[in-house]
Amino acid sequence: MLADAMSLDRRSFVKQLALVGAAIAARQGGAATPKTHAKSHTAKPNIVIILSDDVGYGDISCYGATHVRTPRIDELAAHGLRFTDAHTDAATCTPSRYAMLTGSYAWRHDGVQILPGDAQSLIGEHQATIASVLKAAGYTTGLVGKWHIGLGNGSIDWNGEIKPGPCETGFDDAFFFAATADRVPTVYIHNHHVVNLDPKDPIAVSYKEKIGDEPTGKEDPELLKMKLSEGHDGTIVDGISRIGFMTGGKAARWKDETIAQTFTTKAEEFIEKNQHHPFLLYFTPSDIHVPRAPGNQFKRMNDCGVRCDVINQLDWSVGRIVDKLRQLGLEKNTLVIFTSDNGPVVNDGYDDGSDRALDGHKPAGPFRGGKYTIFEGGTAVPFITYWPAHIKPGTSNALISQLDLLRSLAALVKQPVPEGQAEDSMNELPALLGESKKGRDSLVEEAQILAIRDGHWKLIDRSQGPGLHPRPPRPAIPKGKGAAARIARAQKYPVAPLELYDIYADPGETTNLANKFPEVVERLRAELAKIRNQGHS
Ligand code: NG6
Ligand code: CA
Repeated sequence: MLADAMSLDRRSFVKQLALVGAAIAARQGGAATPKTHAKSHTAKPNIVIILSDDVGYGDISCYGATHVRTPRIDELAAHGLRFTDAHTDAATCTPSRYAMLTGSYAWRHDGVQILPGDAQSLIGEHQATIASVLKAAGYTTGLVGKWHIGLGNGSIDWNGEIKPGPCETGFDDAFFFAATADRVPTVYIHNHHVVNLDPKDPIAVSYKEKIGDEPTGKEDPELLKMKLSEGHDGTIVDGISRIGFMTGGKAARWKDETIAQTFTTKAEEFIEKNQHHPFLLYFTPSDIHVPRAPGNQFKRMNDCGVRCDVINQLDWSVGRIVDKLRQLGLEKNTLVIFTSDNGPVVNDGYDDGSDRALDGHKPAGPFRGGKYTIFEGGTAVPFITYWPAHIKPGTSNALISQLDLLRSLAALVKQPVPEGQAEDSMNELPALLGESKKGRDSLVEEAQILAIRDGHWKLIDRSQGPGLHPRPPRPAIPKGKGAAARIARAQKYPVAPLELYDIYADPGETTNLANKFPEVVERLRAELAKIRNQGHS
């Protein structure tokens, strides 16, 4: 919540970016230089990136989940490449999505943190994105789903033209919502306009104070169909109270139980419409983020509660996309990538019973932590590449970052990346296609503080404290549900300024080896400092 109050000086950010960009251009010699490939690829395959929300490494059955089954995602893994050491940039959504689209570590930029629904656009006008690079290569580019990287220039008129947004960052067509399903405004946007808006019922949004006279979670909790556990006490829409306040736009408001259906249908329509040209579909379902309100056909399908029901709903969406590609004969020439934006969370502010229903299900699989945490559970996510004509089925333990998609996809379609951009993205196309077993040597993980992975080693460096850039620290142990468990965990694992783990031997990060291997600690500290200071990877 505190993070939501932060604002960003966009102009200074863009200026800073240009300076950093020029310096990197000089070092990197500009455009991406594709690594040499053993094979040549079909010139322009369609590309579908499915970025799910808050899905943990252990939430998918081909990654070990047994309480919930995900047959359609498993099918991609069975006929594609399943990565076991793939990472998001950060343990929360906005920095993770910003980094994936731009190929730049989010922690390099002030203000790239969980955004309120009315926050301004974080991506600079001339900043390269996966979409702009593929568009330059002749692709038709589409976004369907959650955006959450900001809109407008600081004050949005929800009743007028909403820009800049996805269309100004390289998407030809965008059907999306601004932030998260638990944040106002609870409306869909198509390109620059709210969908189904009645001009006689204009929308107003505030994250500062109550506006209008509609009930709120704080004042009228008896009206809620989903109880709160933390925050989320703003305007009640469709029986669920949200973060922030809104009035108006009644005809435009979504029904939570049909979000998955709506986004999936729009994604199918995009594929259908663009079937004759190369396309990029960036499909970002709201599942399995809170509030978890599955459609009727997915309700109570599992004994591990509603969180598992929305995992099934996500699996259904993925299946529908694959079926559409198959039906149109596009499957063989389409690269599908399935992944998640950050690690899992069970109770994320609504008391929907998911924590009590877990029954042994382990959302982060073998890893410690999850969403918001610097442990592997925060950024290690399911990641599958599927391209029947080109990828041999298997698993890969290559170290991969979502940051790498930009330069890898640019290399795939032989499109140069504009000079000085995507400074942390690496061309890992051979690893993504299974032609090489090796990925990156190292990567940085973020959850307000930083950690570095180098091969099997991981160093968490808390000695530099929180506040990489000005952002309010999270309270150490927030009050409310789950506080007792969090306190117990904090006592069990006292925080050391430096933690060194051998991730291959100890994925659960239980044994701090910092005192045993001081030379490894020093090497990784120096490497992290270098990546920070030189302004690129
Ligand atoms: C937090 C919200 C959480 C979720 C998260 C963003 C509270 C108490 N918590 O501030 O519910 O919305 O922001 O999630 O309000 S993310 O996946 O988009 O990063
Ligand atoms: Ca997320």
